[in-house]
Amino acid sequence: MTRIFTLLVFLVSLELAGQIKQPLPSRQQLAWHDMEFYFFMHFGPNTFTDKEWGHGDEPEEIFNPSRLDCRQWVKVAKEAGAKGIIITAKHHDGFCLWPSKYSKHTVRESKWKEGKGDVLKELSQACKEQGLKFGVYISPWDRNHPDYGTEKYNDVFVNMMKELFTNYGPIWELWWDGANGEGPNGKKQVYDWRRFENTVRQLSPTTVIFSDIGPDIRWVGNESGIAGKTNWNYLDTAGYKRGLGAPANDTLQQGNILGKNWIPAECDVSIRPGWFWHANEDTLVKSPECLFDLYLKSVGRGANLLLNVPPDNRGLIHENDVEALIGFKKIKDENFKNNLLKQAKPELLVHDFSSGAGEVTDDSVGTFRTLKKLNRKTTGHGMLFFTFTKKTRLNCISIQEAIQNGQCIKGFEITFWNGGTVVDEIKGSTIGNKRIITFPVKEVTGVSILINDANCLPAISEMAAYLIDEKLIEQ
Ligand code: FUL
Repeated sequence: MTRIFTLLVFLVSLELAGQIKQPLPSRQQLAWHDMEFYFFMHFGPNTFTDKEWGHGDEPEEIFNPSRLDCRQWVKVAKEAGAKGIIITAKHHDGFCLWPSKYSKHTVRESKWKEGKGDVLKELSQACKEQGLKFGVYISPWDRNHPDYGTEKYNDVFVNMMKELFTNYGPIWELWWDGANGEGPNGKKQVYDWRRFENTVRQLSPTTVIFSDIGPDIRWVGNESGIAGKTNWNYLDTAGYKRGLGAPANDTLQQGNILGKNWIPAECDVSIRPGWFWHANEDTLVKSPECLFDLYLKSVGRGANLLLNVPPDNRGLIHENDVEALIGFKKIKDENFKNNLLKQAKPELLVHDFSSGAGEVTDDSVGTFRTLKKLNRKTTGHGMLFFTFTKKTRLNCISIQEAIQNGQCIKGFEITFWNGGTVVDEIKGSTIGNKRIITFPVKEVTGVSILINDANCLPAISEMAAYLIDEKLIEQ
């Protein structure tokens, strides 16, 4: 008993001294955070059958895009500002977009290019040529493969991943879908996740692996592209499984404040109602304003945005999607062009900030300003204060935490000043990789940010204030 007590006292004092180390992102995860926004592409037999979940018995010959052009996909992705593309190499219907040796349900059996085509080859090459990252979705659930439901299927899955990494790498992100729609009499597959993970780590240690619970990236708990306003990059996974055994959706959306692993959230959402292309959804493409709003609710809440843009049955991104994506990029560029804080005089109350002020407005997440605790009795930390040379109108603030040091901030307060008078205050919880806050326009002479609660030593890498188009702000 005394030993346990001594250990507890020791742990509490370590915690107070800030000695207990929070999990930190790996180098690959940090690079992933920087990617912020990239494309998802659902493409396969469903594109030709108007289905969302193919049964796996679709004849291969239906896969026959008339004008497939992966260079067009990559060009559109780049024009939209996306930094990579993740393609459904194999969806639940089991159809492989590459001529896998381990399946008889592939592009090789289709009519497309007389069975000589390979979508993964074309896309991975186009990404390389134009400098985009290439990622792959491979569904564990397989409604076609004859071995599904037996131990042999684990070999099949491993061998397929070997083909992917050997022939189409480097693969920056690998997506394991948690869905499984087998009914009560359906096949039950016992997946050998440990083996799957070891295979990837061995073949490609730099790949980040996504699933409901990571190991590197987690699902955000919904398919509407919305991260929690409180969003921790930490997650406890002990006792949880992928699919039905995953943590509750709101836990996935918010993470765990003191979770044991760094597993940040990715927001997957489609530009259309469905994941696959359907002709009758050509008029239902999300507007540029709606895409911008999704950006605010995903990237602007510390997650990444994986926006699904499904190619049509020609094998092209439809004109309506292209228009919406270019409109979105334009809105983002125009509204985030002018960081008003660059013209303001910065100060760090309590510590000397004015000398190193460039750190938070230098457009580099590598430089940052740490904010020490004000004193031992309070939870408050130093305050960044910006004074404008003249009255300034603003309605958006963006803050980035230096997450290379961990995610520390659990409470912040933005204060708007008019001379020495407080005009208004906005409180928030987490910041993480990026937090974008919008509000009705304020005319101020100064703006400050106070970190009023943190789990470890907080550090801000970037901060910006903007006056964005008022129509883009939810009132
Ligand atoms: C889900 C799948 O069932 C959908 O078809 C889609 O692929 C989505 C991204 O993930 O789990």
